[in-house]
Amino acid sequence: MESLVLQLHAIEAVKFGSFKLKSGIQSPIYIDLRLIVSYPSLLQEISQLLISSVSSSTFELVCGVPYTALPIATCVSVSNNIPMLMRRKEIKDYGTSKAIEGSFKENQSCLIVEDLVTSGASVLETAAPLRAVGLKVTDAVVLIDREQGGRENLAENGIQLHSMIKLTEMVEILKKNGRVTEEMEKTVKAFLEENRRVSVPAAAAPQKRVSVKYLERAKMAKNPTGKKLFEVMEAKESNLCLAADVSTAAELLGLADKVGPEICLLKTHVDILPDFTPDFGSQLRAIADKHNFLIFEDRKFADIGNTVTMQYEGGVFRILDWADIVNAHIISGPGIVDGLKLKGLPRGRGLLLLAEMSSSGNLAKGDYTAAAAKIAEDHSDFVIGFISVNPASWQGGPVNPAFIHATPGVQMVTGGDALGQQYNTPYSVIFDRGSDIIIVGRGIIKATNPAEAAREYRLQGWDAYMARCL
Ligand code: 5BU
Repeated sequence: MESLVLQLHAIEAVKFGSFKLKSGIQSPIYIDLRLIVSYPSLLQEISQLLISSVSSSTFELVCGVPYTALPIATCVSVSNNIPMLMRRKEIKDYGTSKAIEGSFKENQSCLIVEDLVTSGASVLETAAPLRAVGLKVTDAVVLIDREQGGRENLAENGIQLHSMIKLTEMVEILKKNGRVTEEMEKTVKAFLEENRRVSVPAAAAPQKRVSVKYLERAKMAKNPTGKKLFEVMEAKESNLCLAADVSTAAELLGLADKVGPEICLLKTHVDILPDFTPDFGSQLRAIADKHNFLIFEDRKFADIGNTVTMQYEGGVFRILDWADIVNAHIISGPGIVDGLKLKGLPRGRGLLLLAEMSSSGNLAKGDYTAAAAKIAEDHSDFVIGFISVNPASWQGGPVNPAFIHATPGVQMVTGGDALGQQYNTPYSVIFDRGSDIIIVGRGIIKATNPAEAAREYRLQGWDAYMARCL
């Protein structure tokens, strides 16, 4: 270890002076391990040292924290024959939009490799997307621990830190070998003493997930349909919504009857049915009553308040008569909610606001999502919740547990379709992203046996919910 520290000092990967760190603190010591790519034998030595601190056989995958640790992780991977993954720092807003590159299976264990830990924020930023795709992250190896709270912050997030050397030990070695003065050693130690705990910046902080049970949340809901939905979910142990995007009304009614026992909600796009007749609504309602599920017409209203009152109540489809729940964009402002509420609330109906969408490159994010949350709070007698993708990551969380989050873009494996749809797994949607309902279309309707597939989705969604509430 002594020779390694001296080599790092010799190549100026360790410097003394006054430096501003990523966390904003002014530090008398600076470590820049990016330089090691120019010293292959040193890089090799560091990666061997890192993997020797944990049993390599325990991990099925390794992932380096970008960018400095990427070459280290590559060396660990190559010399120990452990497949590597890469985390994208910026997720592409086009194409497959993958946060994690490489091939893996859900529940595989992944070791995080990092060069230096201060608060642990960078390790957490890498752990979050790995966990979001269903990987197990329990350990991180790091060359240098700055002893500024990283170990504790990571432990609080279920990650054990294995460090090769602590910053104070490095300074002691350098002092012993005449590379730094006694005064500098004291300055560095005093600095570390004063900055024992650097907090994790908000963006990397653990995400906020509601762990209150659905039945408790039924009591908090102000809208009767919102309340009923939570009750149905509890009674049927189902947080599965079927997106019944089939070609005819006849097919839809047949599917609803088969899959009915597994679902809490059935979602329709009534305007795609060529054989729609005025009695479609009452036929679907009869099946919904038989199997105890609610009906959600995914109409995505988007117009001004006055127009949507007519679109909701009238026309060919008369949605208000048979759909328990509809949804709306907030692009036109809160007037849309007032308009729909005027018709819906006297009938006890509920509304979901589109706060996020599942498709690649969509614009419902940031301030737009926050505006949807605000409008919902202002109309909580009628708004029952949101179409969301990652409610646990919303700014200003935790999310009000009275609201339901329903998430489309769900299949057993992550991926997407050719037209921009993006899929996450039931576990990732319910457990990691803190949503409440998985909306599944083609994952069920294209299966050889839709009822069996629906049962499997229901069980996975429910298990993830139970795990979240522990
Ligand atoms: P899929 O077959 O599981 O991809 O179907 C998803 C359904 O959810 C489909 O009916 C879409 O219209 C609907 N959807 C969506 O995919 N993404 C969104 O953001 C919203 C709705 Br809102």
